[in-house]
Amino acid sequence: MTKPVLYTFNLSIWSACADIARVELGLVDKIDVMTIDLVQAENLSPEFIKTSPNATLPAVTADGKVYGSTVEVIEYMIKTSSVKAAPRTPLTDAVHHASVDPNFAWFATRNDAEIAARVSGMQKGFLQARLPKIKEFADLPESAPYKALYDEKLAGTEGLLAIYEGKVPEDAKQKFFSTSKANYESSRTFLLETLPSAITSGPFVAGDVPGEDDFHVVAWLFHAALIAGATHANEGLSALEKHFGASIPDKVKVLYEAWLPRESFKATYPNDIVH
Ligand SMILES: N[C@@H](CCC(=O)N[C@@H](CS)C(=O)NCC(=O)O)C(=O)O
Repeated sequence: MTKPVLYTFNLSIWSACADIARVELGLVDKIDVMTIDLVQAENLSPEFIKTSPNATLPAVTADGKVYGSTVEVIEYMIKTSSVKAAPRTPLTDAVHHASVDPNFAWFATRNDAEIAARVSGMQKGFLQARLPKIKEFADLPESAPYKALYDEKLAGTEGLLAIYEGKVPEDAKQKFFSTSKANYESSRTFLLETLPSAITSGPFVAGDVPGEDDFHVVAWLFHAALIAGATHANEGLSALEKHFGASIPDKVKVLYEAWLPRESFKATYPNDIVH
């Protein structure tokens, strides 16, 4: 029988949830890993779309089935594992809600200074690297059934590049700023209110050991630290305080620090570099 395969990428936020859960749940020898390079847009190759129609990471294939979202992947891992993990609560839905989308937050800009930061940062280069690859995949004859997906991805990538390159009308730029501000405000509320209210005894949301919610929240938290300006995990809490202009609640600080010594964290964030 072939082993289940986890499709993942070391810079992908939501992949980090699955990478951490695979270690925490003792599944390293039970689930193989295959890298899908998002910089090269490999998730949009027709082969990968055929494998996992959502065309996103993480995904797991096992016993002829595909688990194509983070929630499905983690749920599958917990069912497969002999390690107990407390079941998820509405916090998992909250951290996956579009209003706090961490992938959007990475591209978001609330003003011209942030556009300049995205242009000199990794964001513009990431989009420029992906664009020709998406076009290449879109042009393959076997990609024809997925035209709508390619059109959406091309429009999204070209749209962001146009904003970064000052090629959109002023009102379109202002609209992007508003959407970006809304993401910032919702993320702030999630970090300062929603998350601490969901943590009961701590240090983890689920208590002494990570539960299902924790596997989802962890990647959002360390990615938020990156967006706030941290490179290494130990700079994250102060970066978050500065970015959001508020003290981080103690329960969140304890949760954040509880992850740092864990093997799962060290394997997913080598040298404590956040992503
Ligand atoms: N809600 C989805 C989001 C997954 C997602 O957007 N994953 C990102 C990586 S963190 C991805 O695959 N992006 C590639 C793309 O959208 O083309 C989930 O949780 O599975």
